[in-house]
Amino acid sequence: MADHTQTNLITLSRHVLAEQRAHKDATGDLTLLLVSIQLGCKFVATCVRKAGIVNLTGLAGDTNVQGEDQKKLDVLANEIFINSLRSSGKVAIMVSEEDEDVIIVSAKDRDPAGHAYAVVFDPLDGSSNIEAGVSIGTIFGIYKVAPGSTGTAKDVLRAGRDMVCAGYCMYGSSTSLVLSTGNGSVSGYTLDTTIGEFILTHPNIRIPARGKIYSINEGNSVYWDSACTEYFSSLKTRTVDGKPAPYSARYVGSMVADVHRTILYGGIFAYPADKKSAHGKLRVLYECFPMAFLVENAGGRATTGTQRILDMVPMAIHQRSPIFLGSRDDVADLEACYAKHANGAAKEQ
Ligand code: AFP
Repeated sequence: MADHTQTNLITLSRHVLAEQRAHKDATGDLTLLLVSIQLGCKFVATCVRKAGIVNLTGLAGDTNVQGEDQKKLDVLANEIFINSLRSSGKVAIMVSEEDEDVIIVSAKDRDPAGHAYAVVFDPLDGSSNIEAGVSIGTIFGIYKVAPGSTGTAKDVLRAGRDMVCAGYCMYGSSTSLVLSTGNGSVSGYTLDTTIGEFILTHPNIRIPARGKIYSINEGNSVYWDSACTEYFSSLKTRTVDGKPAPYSARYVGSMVADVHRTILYGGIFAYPADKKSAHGKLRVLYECFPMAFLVENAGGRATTGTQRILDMVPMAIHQRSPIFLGSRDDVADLEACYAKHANGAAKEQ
């Protein structure tokens, strides 16, 4: 019988080190930082797997900065990432969804040599899905701290295009980590729990130029603006060669899962601003920017409807934004619809 055991695995660390060697100016600092992110993801993946058994589901009894009830796993994942990132010695400042203020890393925990980074993250996104066993995830983005800065909010209140790396880890039927360091390259890794390593399983991810799936909380449609209503209605009533050819609807309600599917299968994911949430729901720094960075590097687009997401400059660390992202052609159609409505071609409903 043939032995199918792969003996020359490309682990995430091996892959990142190889990319580092290809850049003559690389210092290895980002590679070290990514080791601490990997550790955080593996630790959280383990906690998510055993949550129902060891009483980690349910509320922690507090609310976070967004006024949302904190789950025990939210609190645990936050501590895991803060500790892991701090221990890398490469982080000067962090922003977490769970903490109202920026987290400054003290000088004793910083490596004085090399680069310092600012890391923005949502330690456990989609946590209202935890008890149902639905996929949830960690989202992160990384900036280089400005030369001379010891790490202040200014280091993160910058355009998303300034990020040097972004990614997410999805805790689903398997644990998948998707990462980009820019330059049009996105890679996907799957955790092999038997050896405790993320293995490169999805090299050079490219999002299809057009998809057949839309992903939005349609229960909010009564609150949508006219452009959003027209666009999503057009996906359901479209025809090809005179025959109905509607898009399929898929909505998990967990951004990591919905964006992961959108990147792999194509289509459009949206959380718009509406009459109920004037600025949308999702947070610019640690939800919109990292996902937009990944989607653009995979060949897709991400917009507020009227502005490229990565060109936004947030004024506050927990600022929200509307977002539409996905396949290049689908998002271009959505942008055209918003432009048409802005030009007054259609009346606000
Ligand atoms: P929770 O972390 O409270 O579950 O929110 C998840 C989330 O931030 C994002 O992951 C989803 O895309 C979005 O909210 C879902 O929001 P709706 O439940 O309003 O559709």
